[in-house]
Amino acid sequence: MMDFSKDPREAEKQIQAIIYYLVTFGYIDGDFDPDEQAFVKDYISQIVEHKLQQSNAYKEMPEKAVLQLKAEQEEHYNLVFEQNDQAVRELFTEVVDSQETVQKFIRHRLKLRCYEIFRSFEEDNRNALMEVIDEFIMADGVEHPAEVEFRNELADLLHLEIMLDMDELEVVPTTLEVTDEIARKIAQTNHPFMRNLEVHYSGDDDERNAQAGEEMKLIEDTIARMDELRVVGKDKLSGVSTFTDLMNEDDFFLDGHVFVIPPKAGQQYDITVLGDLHGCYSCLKAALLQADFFNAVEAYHQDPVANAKPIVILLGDYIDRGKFSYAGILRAVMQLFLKYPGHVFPLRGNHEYYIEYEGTIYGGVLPAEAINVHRDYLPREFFLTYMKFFEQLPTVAVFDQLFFVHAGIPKDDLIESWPDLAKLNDPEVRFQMLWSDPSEADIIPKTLQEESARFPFGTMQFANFMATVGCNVMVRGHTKVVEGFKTVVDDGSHKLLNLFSAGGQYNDDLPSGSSYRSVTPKALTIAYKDGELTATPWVIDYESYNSPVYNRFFSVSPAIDYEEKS
Ligand SMILES: [Mn+2]
Repeated sequence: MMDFSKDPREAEKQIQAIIYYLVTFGYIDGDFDPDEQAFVKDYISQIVEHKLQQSNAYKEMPEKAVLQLKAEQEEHYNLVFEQNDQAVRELFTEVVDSQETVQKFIRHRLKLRCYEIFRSFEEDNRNALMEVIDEFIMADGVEHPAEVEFRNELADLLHLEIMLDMDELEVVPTTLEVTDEIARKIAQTNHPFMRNLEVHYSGDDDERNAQAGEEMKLIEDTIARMDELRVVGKDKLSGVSTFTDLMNEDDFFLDGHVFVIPPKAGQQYDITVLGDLHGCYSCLKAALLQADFFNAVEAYHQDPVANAKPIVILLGDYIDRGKFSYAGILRAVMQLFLKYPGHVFPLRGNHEYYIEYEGTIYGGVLPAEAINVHRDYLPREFFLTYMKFFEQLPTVAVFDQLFFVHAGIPKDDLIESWPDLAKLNDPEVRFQMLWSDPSEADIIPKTLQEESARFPFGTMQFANFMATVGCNVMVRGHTKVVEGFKTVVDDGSHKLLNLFSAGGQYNDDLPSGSSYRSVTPKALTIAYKDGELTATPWVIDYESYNSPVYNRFFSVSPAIDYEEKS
């Protein structure tokens, strides 16, 4: 067995890494059965024994005290074991691209996590860890092919010499400061703009068809407006290498699927960012009224010099999970976009993805509650129109050096051949930016990225991509963070912020058993004044809008029962 580090913190890290790896092995060929679990627990006991024998300090201790210490440590590491086991089980509830089997996804995630843990060690320790693994594989006298294969794949990944050549890229460190969370009271309890759109789909077929017709008209109008913007913004990204070169443009524009919002000299901005909403209409309404959006727009148009320009950037994932996907979030987002040009920038999430197969429209991300609940009640054309709209939704918004996107950066092989910013409109690049997740490892090897639609990227890959496009802050959603907001990367030059705006323990926008209820939904305000940037997270007061007094969706029972159908 390996000699653990003399530094107690390092030794703890080593043992935790081994335990995670052992749990992982339990799941590699399917079920982690009681026999295997007992085996791991026995192995933990051996590790503790070995660690104590290795330490001279215990030699002087009476036997009884050593036994006591051993029991305590075993208890501690058994708890670590239980926690790791729980964490792996939770992976099974995560969304996967419908092309991907759960088992394949789990295997990828386990390998990624082992890679992250092992890569955080120096090479000597890394090799020692691999030796423990070999010992463990042989511990029951049998070499299981799946275990050996997994072990070899991990070893290969760790032996790769991966480097990123960032020397030629210029990095301007961000000055954006993330402040502590603040409490934000509702500025105005209700607004006719919101009240008027709060209408459920009717139980009457004719009425509901008429509603579907109106909604399709709204979608077509939204597409038409985006088309107009695209005519004006056409090819503005071509031949341009970084967004800093575009920040002198007079006004915001849309080139393909990229919004560019250059700050005007002397103008203040108040940007409200919303992460995944997933059908939580009460979250959207509360956030807009807490941000006092409607009054702020009016004030700005009356006196743009004295008042900040209010902007809302939505990071996508409007649908599924919660009950108010079409009638609710999407209806509101499209109406906001049309009514407040230059103030509202909706982006696409990976859930905004429908596919057509033999004439039927399906959700491309499972489970697709929105379409599954409504399929029998709304015409095929309705979903077809949405499918078209989803393809038109922009993927990226850039303000100053802030990059807003649903999930993250594209894979290495697409960044390697990066001619100019127009590449952001490449369909494959757009798709990947809706799916990726940041990893705590510095670099994720290509082979590991290729294993999953929901692929990881390392902190150096993140920094490299940001430098490539001339940005230094990314604001993204996609990952369910229970705290609602989290700074994922802060390396002094770059920041990566993760926002989640759906959730709420008591939020009846979500089904009673929804795992999203564990999230505290948050919004982020980014203030821009004289070139200074401040980002402030705040809790969304959804509870005030679960009431029939302030939300008409709650004053009448819906004709389509969401909980029963989903
Ligand atoms: Mn997502």
